[in-house]
Amino acid sequence: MTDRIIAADVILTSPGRNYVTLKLRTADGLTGYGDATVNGRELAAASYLRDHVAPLLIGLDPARIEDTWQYLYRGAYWRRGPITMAAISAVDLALWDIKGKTAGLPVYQLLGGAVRDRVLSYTHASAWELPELLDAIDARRADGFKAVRAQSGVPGLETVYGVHAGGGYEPAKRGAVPVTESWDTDAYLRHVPDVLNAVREHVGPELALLHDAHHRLTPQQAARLGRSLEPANLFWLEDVTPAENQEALRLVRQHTTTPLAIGEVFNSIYDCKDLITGQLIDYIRVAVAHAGGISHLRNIFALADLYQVKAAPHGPSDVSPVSFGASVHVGLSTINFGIQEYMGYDALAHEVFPHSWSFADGYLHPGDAPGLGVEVDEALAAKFPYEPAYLPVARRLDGSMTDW
Ligand code: KDG
Ligand code: MG
Repeated sequence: MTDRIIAADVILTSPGRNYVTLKLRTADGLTGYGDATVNGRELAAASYLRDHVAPLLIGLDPARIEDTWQYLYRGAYWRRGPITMAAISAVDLALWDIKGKTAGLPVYQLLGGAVRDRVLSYTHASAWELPELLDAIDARRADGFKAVRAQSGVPGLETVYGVHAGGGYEPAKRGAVPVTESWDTDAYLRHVPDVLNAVREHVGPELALLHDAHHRLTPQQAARLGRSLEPANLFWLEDVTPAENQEALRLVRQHTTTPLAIGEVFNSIYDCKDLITGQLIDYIRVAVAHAGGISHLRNIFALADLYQVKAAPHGPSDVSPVSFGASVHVGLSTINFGIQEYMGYDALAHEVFPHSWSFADGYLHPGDAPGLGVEVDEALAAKFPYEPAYLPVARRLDGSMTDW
């Protein structure tokens, strides 16, 4: 008789921010962890796992990762969607964790082994005014980063995506309802090209510079922005338009050579396929926590490789250190991996999730602990219960809702 899953529990904890962790246990005494954190919708992901997935897992063979994936995906009938796919991701990660622990090998070895020695990462620098932004970028370079995402304030607005007065940046705010921010695309477009071109002048040619427009532009505005940023030689311009209208990227593409990245809100290969096969993007941003785990991400990245699209997974503080570690395993073993976002974590999150992955000199490594190499200090986690927190919403100056 092969090993069996005997318990599936959900750990909700808030060490600095909320995380949803799946813990699987096997009859052989192994534990596997997965991440199903969906920012601002944590309770829905936890319920989906606890109420609709956990009972199905008891008695299954943990070695059958692909079969379990297909069972949860095809078997639900209601396919895709962020909550369903985050739950499937968590199960997939926990099963890869168990497979690695069974073999006594880090997961990247099970994925074919390392194709590189270390995984390039980028982090965030933000400030309201240019001099402080330049200081923030210099500080990130001093930390060793070779790639930095730069976001700045916009004159006339009080809040802007990606910028926080205090320097550090955590978009979800604690509270029972989302904070409302205001937004003016014209003011942004008047300001941001000068900022990024000045940043390039300050940092010189080598530092990789990235910028995130956070789904707020029309195709025409995005095309104009991409073109005006060409002197800044960006590594990428991210999420220029809302992802639902994928044809928009074709128009943007026709007008600019600035590389385009998109996909952090995608949760399946079907969301990416037209953008990849149409060669409308340069980087695909799907995260292991949201797009079906390691198993599905590998399918997406294999498709992307056919079109020279590179993998660049989302890595904000709202994917837990469990799935972050999984992403670094994928990065080390995937040939068309481009870069891993590393926004960083609250010190408490590092304590609650002790991990073998590490950062040095701008690069990440998953470590060589068996499995994913991330554990959970459950006693510590229990001291930080879930607290309601939401991403902001945005309204234009005339009061109408827009994309945050
Ligand atoms: O939960 C949403 C955030 O993770 C997202 O807004 C951050 O855009 C983001 C990024 O690129 O990290
Ligand atoms: Mg983004």
